[in-house]
Amino acid sequence: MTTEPNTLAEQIEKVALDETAEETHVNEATVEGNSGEKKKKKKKNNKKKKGGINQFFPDGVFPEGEWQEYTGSEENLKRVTDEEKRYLDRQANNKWNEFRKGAEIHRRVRQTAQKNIKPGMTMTEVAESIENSVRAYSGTDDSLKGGMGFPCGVSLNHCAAHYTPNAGDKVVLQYDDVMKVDFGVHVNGHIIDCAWTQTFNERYDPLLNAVKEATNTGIKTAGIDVRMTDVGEAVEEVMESYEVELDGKVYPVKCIRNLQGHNIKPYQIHGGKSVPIVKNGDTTKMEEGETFAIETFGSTGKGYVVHGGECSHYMKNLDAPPNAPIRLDRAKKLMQAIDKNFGSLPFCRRYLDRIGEEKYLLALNQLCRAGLITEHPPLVDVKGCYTAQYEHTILLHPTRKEVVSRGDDY
Ligand SMILES: [Co+2]
Repeated sequence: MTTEPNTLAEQIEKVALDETAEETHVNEATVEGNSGEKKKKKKKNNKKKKGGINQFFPDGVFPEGEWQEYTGSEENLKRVTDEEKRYLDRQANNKWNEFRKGAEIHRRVRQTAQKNIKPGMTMTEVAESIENSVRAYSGTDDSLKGGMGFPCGVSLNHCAAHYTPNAGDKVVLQYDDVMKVDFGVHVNGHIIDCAWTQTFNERYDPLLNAVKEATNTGIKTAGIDVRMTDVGEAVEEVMESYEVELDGKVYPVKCIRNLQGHNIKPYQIHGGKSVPIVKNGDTTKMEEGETFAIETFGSTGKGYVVHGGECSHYMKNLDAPPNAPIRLDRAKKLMQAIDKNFGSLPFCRRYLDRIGEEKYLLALNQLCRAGLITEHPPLVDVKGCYTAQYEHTILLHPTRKEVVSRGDDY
């Protein structure tokens, strides 16, 4: 039937830690014994040096993603050779390199996850094994310098996004589940937002292929001066050309029309621009130097999501009135802890647990009601349907676009 959940979760964590731990030092100390004999004592130094992924890249240069050239206008076609654009691009090289570091961590963590996640594990084990690996690779204890860019989403079936377990969640991953694994890695606030859909039953393959193709179409269409609605239209056309047969019934694959991609700013997962996955008439354009999360969602249900289920994801509200009063001491303290550990990065209840916060729900709700923190509850289509997601982060360099989170897997 199923595998040993605990063992599997530990394995994933162990791989990440083993890979990142510096080899154990053996100090040889020479000790003068009573008999005058020289004895050699071996002392083990088990202290793990938190080198993280850096030790695999001693020169600090991380691999580039997939390059795609801009299309469209005459001006765009010349970008790749334009000296001024090339100069501009080199100026931003540190930033690009930090995105690439985050992407490399994402690729390594997801490779292990895809191999080790099995039905029978609890959702907590799935999410925590991924999060612990990200933290180990990041090689820093300062969660504002590097680590999780946002909580690891493990949304199941009709739930399309924003589900991660809270403490006490007993849900166990099933063979027939369709799980969207959506997690962020950040390096000094540069966030990689990248997701795939994990299944074990191959009957969902047409659904997954539709969404994978749709996301790749969105990536191909995106570029400097491209209008949002045009990206949406291209995605919609590809997504809705697919259908999937489940239990003898054929379902058209629909875009989830109220879910969107977005631009990413430093320490800000949603930078204010949205990338639709249907034609929506938005003529806002993508611009040089911007970073976008291109994500598409397909569904066998209505193609429309609403809030449903207990909230796990929260984020500081950047538009909050600057001097909004916090009346209660407990809420004030909680806000300080949030500022210190997450800043404006999204977090979940489990992250509050792990930094040692206890009995915080009342205070957290007060912060939400005061408008200082926003809730991001699970987003669900109709019960019984299946939803899938694929997502990449792309960098609109002045010269070319880089699909920085591209891997061999998707
Ligand atoms: Co995203």
